[in-house]
Amino acid sequence: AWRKFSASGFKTKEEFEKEFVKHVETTLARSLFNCDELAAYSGTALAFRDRLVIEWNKTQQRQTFADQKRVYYLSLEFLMGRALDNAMLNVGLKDVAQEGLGDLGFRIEDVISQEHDAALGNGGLGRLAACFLDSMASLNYPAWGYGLRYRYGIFKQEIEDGYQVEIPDYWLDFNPWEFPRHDVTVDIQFYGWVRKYTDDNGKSVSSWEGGEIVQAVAYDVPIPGYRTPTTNNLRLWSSKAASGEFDFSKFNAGEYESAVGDQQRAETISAVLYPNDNLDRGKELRLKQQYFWCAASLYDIVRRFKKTERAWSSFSDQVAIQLNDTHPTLAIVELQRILVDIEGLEWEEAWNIVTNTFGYTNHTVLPEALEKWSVPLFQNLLPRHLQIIYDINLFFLQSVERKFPKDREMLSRVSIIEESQPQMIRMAYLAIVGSHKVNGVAELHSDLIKTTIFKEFVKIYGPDKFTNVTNGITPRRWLHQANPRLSELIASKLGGYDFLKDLTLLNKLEHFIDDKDFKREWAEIKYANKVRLAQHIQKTTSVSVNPRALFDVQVKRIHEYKRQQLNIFGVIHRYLAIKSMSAEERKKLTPRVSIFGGKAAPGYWMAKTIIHLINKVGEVVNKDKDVGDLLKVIFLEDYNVSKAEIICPASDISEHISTAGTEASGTSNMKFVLNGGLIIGTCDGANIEITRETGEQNIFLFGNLAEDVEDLRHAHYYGKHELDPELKKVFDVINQGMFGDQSAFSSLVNAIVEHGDYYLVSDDFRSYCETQDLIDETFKDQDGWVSKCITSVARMGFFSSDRCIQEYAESIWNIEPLDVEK
Ligand code: 26Q
Repeated sequence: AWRKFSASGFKTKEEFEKEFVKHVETTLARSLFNCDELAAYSGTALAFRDRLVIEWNKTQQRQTFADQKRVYYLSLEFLMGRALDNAMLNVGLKDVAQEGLGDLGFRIEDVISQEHDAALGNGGLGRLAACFLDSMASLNYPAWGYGLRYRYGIFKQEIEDGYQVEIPDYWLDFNPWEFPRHDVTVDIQFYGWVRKYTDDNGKSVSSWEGGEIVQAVAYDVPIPGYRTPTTNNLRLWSSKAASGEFDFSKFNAGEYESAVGDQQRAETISAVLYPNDNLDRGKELRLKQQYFWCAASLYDIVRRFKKTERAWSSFSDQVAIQLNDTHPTLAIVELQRILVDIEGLEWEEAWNIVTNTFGYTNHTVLPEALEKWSVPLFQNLLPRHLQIIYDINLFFLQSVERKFPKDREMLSRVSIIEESQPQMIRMAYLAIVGSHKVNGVAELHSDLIKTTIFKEFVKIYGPDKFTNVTNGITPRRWLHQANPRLSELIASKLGGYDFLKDLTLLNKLEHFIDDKDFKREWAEIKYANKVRLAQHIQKTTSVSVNPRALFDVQVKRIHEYKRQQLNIFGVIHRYLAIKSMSAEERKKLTPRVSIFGGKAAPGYWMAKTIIHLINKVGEVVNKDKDVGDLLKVIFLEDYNVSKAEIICPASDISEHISTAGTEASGTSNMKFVLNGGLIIGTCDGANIEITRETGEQNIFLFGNLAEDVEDLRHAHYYGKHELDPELKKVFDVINQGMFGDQSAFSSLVNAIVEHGDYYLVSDDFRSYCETQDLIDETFKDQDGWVSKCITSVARMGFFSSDRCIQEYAESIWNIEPLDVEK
């Protein structure tokens, strides 16, 4: 029914073919006779783009006309992946395109896989933003995303001699999904000084003057909702030299090179995504990126509000802004500056507007990931903003003093300015003080921030300012698109695809838990997905793996807290066990393929060492004839969104084994279970809620609890620290050189043996290995295993990002969907 909205564009395969040919011959200026797969991708993308654009324009008109409150999602990362398949499914014309491309001699999968991933993000936080955009459009919320248009996304990873090598990801050569808006520009100021003066009315005014100007240019990306006409906008800012700023006199004076140099310096701001995940590195260019993007977005939002000619007091009835972590916290300061310095509002009135507008989502409790900026650096780049932060802090501390007059220590504990050498600005504190709601991303995490890093703020503001919104994932990409056969099987049982819009409908699958044919088909689909991954492994690593073996997958950014080292030590333990087994014992063993993937931040030495060890273990194990199919160890290069779409449907077990209390939520755990895989995991992040929903008998939990971590660490440092004996044997063979030069791995081993084992690898090792053994046993009963998988999928409805967005809309943004019938 929704298609009646789509007034124009192709509907039949013949019409699609006509559009395709038109684009190949005219837009791309190519002959059909030399149309390769890449050209076919381009032609198809352009044909679908045309369709999106029409609905996109109409959506923007409809939203302007409706004049409702909108939400703006500010994120430095949008890890979108590919757009074509998603566009085809959302507008409901994938089958039409498939037939049309078939007529022209192309397989649709080959065409789709020509697209370069849009990889403007590091990992979980960036992918969450992408899932949110999909849900906001699918639910018809008037919502915009704002981000940076990096020329280079997250680097491409290659493995050479077992080491990670980083290759730049230049992705903009042909990007049909973005629309430059050369008429939408904002001049952004940096450096300079503050002039204070008294105006004609005797009012004291601060004005930010001097410095340099860089221009922000908008690039818009259409975000189509699933089976709805709503097509929202993602606006990405690109930096360039402001005309007039990088002055042409230089060119005339023959200073050509230095003039070009100035231009390049301006373009550097949006050149590259910082590749750190869960680590704060205080580089000036990163702060420049943050301000550039916040200032451009705020200018745009305020400009749109001003067109409505409303009073400032209604700003927060029209505008909600969500901060994806602290990276956009400067938006709070910038809005206060606009209202006070430029629009002339009183401080109090402005501050009320600001705090009612913003919400802040925290994604971490790791101290090394909490953003801080040095005051001297900040003072130089953004002098007026520093003053405003000082004032925000002063008024805040005065209110704290009134509330807790006897507690002097309190003031230094909660001050936005840390009194260190040099002084530092605590961005999370600023974000809390400047927002009306603060949320964590899973229940445990939201509890932890209230009782640890932000506990003083709970005393000050009361508990209601702090809330939880458990993360979710979009079932369109992560079920329907990644696993079309499973989606089809589910649809055949549920009588259609409504579950893709209301994922709780999956619970009806439990009626079919004894349906023999259904279970057989379910198992066949899993097997086919494993065959597909096995082919990918063969092609990329030249290792043959048996798709009948248990596929054990851990794919995510490499980080000590995520504990890929625990996994690989467990693999070595298993290898040693196999080597010492009799032929009889070996026959009883469940064959296993251990699959790893993920990028290490380029400066994170320990993470790179973990990658190296995995690869070296793989080299030894995979060529050991004695072991054969019983164990294979694979490191998949360049894990990204499009590879995740192949990997997630192909797991039997996936690993989510962070030290309890360190992984805020995790979202790949949800993707794997939704695709009919089970989990081995710690009681951390969303694993806990997944357990509650799917049932304890359907998940393999192990390890110490978050509440015991502090005591264990204390004992490591001050008590006696005894290494797990089985882990010791693993370290022994590493030190004997079983996997090559042992000195390459000494830092990894010593972190545990000598430096306090901060991530509790040794403490959890035994229970991890025992749980893996239990998995082996459980997997032998294939029928029971499939039942667990089906039951789990049936109970995953809660983890849709649609549910998550509805919670944000109701409890934080106070916005309503826009009726598309009108
Ligand atoms: C900060 C300052 C300077 C440079 C980089 C950064 C930076 C960049 C990225 C800090 C953190 C990140 C990314 C964090 C992240 O991805 N967190 C993950 O968010 C997911 C979505 O909520 C959760 O599921 C994960 O548990 C959490 O680790």
